[in-house]
Amino acid sequence: MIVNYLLKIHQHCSLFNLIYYFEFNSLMNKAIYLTVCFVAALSIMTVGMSGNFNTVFAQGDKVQASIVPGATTLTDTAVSPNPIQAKVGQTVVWTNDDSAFHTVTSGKIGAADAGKLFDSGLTGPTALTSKGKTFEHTFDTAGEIDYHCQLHPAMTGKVIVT
Ligand SMILES: [Cu+2]
Repeated sequence: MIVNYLLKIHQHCSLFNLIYYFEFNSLMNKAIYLTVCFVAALSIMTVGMSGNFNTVFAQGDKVQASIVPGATTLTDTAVSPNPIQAKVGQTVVWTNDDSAFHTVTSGKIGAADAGKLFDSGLTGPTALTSKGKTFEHTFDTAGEIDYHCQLHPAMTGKVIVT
């Protein structure tokens, strides 16, 4: 990537170099040319690097989702946000912000593959038995994944992985 930027800067500067060489040839203009080149190089690198850092941070950050208070009586608004947007490789964290026990179970309710990709479960350490409990899953492939709650089949949601 850095090689690409240097190439871009080089091409940019060569163009300016030609213009400045033929039209002005004083020391003052050379100084202006060098300043312009330096500022251009600096700004291109700054934009490039911040873009790169943003990508790295976005993929490292976990995506937060909340099972909202009163989710038991809700349908597609039981989890916020819905749908959940994630990048490939990102981890989604569901936090039970409700007082009731819920599950986060992949697939449509009753489907043959329900719970195959992920399932917080009805027992065990990942079960969302009470308020404040969290369950997380890392999405390794792009796609749209439905999920539901085993205890309240009306509670449904979707994760869109891009
Ligand atoms: Cu539930």
